[in-house]
Amino acid sequence: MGYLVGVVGKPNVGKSTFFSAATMATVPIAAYPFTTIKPNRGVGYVRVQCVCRELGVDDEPVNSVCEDGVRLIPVELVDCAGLVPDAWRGRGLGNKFLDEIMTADALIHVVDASGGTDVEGRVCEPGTHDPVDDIIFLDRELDMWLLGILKRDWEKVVRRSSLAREELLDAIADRLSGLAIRRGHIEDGFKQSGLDIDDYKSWCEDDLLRLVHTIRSIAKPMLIAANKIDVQESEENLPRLRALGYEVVPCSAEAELVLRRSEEKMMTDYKPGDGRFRILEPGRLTQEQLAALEKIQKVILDVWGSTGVQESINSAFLRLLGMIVVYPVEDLEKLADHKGRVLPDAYLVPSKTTAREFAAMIHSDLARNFLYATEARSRMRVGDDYIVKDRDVLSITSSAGRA
Ligand SMILES: Nc1nc2c(ncn2[C@@H]2O[C@H](COP(=O)(O)OP(=O)(O)OP(=O)(O)O)[C@@H](O)[C@H]2O)c(=O)[nH]1
Ligand SMILES: [Mg+2]
Repeated sequence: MGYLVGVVGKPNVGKSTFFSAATMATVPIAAYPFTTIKPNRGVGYVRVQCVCRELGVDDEPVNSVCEDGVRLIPVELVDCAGLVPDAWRGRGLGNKFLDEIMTADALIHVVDASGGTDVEGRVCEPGTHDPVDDIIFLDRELDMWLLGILKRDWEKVVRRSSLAREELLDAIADRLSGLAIRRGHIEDGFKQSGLDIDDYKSWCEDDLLRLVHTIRSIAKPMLIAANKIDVQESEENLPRLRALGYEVVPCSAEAELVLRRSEEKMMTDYKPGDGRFRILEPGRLTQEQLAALEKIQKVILDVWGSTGVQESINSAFLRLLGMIVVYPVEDLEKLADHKGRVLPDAYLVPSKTTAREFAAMIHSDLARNFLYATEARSRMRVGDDYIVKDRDVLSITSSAGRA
């Protein structure tokens, strides 16, 4: 299904709560470290404004959901085990954990913004731990681990041989290939690190660290979900968290979980990412439930605009990974597939995807026999190298017929 986003952080910050709220999967959640041992994989959604209203049609979604003009497109998330300091040396769940993280293409780093959990994830008085340290520490763990992998045969193989620039890139790409780090990431990493590639034999450990840090920032882009924003101490930590340069999304995973569950039980009308919800039948709710929902509206939605869970996922896929949404149709008049379903699918695709690559995502034959594509609004015919744009509604014509 394309890219995978990892939900990562130290133990007990709310990663599984975040994951559960996003996917509605039932996973263990508890107020102590290492509740999660095995990673949980599940399907969440990216939320976008559907093209149906703009085009004035009633759609009939198949691969996604559309409600009130809001399209929810499935995406894959993984909830990882908690990371403790020196995991790269094998502490805690150590290397296994780091392996899991590296399967992801982008990371949502969940921090306990209230400072109510210590460096190992044990509960402490809110305001006593500095969440800024958690970001510095996770960055370092990932870098040190990558450095360890790269160094494994640096002395033995790389430094002793005379490699041409391309060979060196290949050697590094090969080392990091199991970690969803591509050659393009490494090339960009080299450029941005400012290191002289021809001088690689004289690089010291700090140079290598700089290199893996740059590659990691490119290959594993990250944002911060400042979780437990419902706890009073959280707000004052936000400016300092933001000063680190990452996007920081104020978040209450717990509130999102309550809202999603009440929606599932048809007690409320709520879509992930909404800033409001409607209670459907107040009579069916207990006083406690009503009070809890009221508090979520007042303390979280009214103040922060949303619970932040959907915003984090959207930002990971749309901003960090730069994905866009394209709608394939067969019938340009009805904007439908061959069964007459209007705007059946919404595809989340990487930016710079060509029309032919897009065709291949639908069916390999369609790419092989590609003739041209037509954008529904302009009716312009475009060739196989056309770069698809966000919200394009495209019909692909192949020599075997139109699809
Ligand atoms: N106040 C508050 N508590 C939260 C929030 N999200 C999660 N929690 C609580 O934080 C504790 C830890 O939640 P988990 O989701 O199990 O945390 P985790 O990061 O997956 O923990 P490990 O699997 O042990 O690494 C639980 O008691 C949750 O109820 C939130 O938004 N606000
Ligand atoms: Mg967990």
